[in-house]
Amino acid sequence: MPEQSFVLQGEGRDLIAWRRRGGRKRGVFMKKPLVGILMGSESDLPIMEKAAEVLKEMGIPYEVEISSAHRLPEKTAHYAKNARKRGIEVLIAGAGMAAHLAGALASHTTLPVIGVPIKSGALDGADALYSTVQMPPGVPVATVGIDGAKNAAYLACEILSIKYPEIAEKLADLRSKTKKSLVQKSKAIKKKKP
Ligand code: C2R
Repeated sequence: MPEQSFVLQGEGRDLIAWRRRGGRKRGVFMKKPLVGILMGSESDLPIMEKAAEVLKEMGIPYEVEISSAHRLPEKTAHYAKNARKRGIEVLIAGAGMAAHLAGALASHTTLPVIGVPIKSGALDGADALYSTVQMPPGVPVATVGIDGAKNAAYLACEILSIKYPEIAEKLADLRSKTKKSLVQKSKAIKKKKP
């Protein structure tokens, strides 16, 4: 089992493993974020905070930053170049209009980058979708649907679950809860015959 195998959020710190020392079980805590959530503008926050909510629910430490390939190009490059060294394992980048943030991050790192095209401007997100998804071979951006911040976070969890079995378990639990709840809803609708 990998050393950082248990990712849970505590009060301001994250429990990453249990160790036995002198017969006593002790928690090992970690503050380092595993996921970086970036957005091109504060105006993207109402969508991007949905990714943060999912990660919080899953107990995965994350950080949130505003960065922009257009308006903050140096910061964007610096962030991407240093993310792996800092312990970040997945990047989520949301941007609207001529969305180059995810692609610019991907150009400076080989960490997985998940792009969230944000619905904004005259083209309602179609522009952001195309510019995020159409990356040249060798520099991929895993692109979710327009405003798909939740799915970006779930995809990040799935990527992390390869290394952290507890995340895999949480994802499986979530799927079975969703299944059960839909079956219940279906029974209720069948009874009601709308
Ligand atoms: P403002 O609301 O700040 O004017 O931004 C942002 O993500 C936002 O959706 C309007 C839109 O511009 C986007 N933006 C990008 C990038 N930086 C900002 N697409 C980028 O680097 O790709």
